[in-house]
Amino acid sequence: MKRSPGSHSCTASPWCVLVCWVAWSGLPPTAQACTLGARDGATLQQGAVQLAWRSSPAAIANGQPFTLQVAVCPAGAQLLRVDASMPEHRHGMNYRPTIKPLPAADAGGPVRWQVDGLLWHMAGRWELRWDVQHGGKTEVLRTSVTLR
Ligand SMILES: [Cu+2]
Repeated sequence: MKRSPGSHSCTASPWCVLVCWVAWSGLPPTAQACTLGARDGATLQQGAVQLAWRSSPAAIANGQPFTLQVAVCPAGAQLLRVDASMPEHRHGMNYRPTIKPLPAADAGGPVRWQVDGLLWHMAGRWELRWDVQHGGKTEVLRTSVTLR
């Protein structure tokens, strides 16, 4: 197939049209933007990245393992790392959590992960930290939870 001048424009190739559509679909007012709802949990924002999390069990207990359900926008963002520490005590957890991707419910919607194997072994302020990669940048999102 011969390429004519100007064939690099988006109208030339169906694949290119699709890529452009996906790239633009994150911007309003086009359909089905990546949104996080109340059922996804507490939301945090850093740069272009939005993250919602909830724990299972909902009330984290001292010395008991727990799981996190994490949902991230925009679509295509990658959860690289999850960790927790007690900044006042300068220590982390004694366990390394594992990150498992969950199947996406719909294209263009939130990306979801389950994080297993967290355990907080003492009462006080814990800082949860997520490293999320998006658009060649890594954003760090943090929140504090006080364990009684
Ligand atoms: Cu401590």
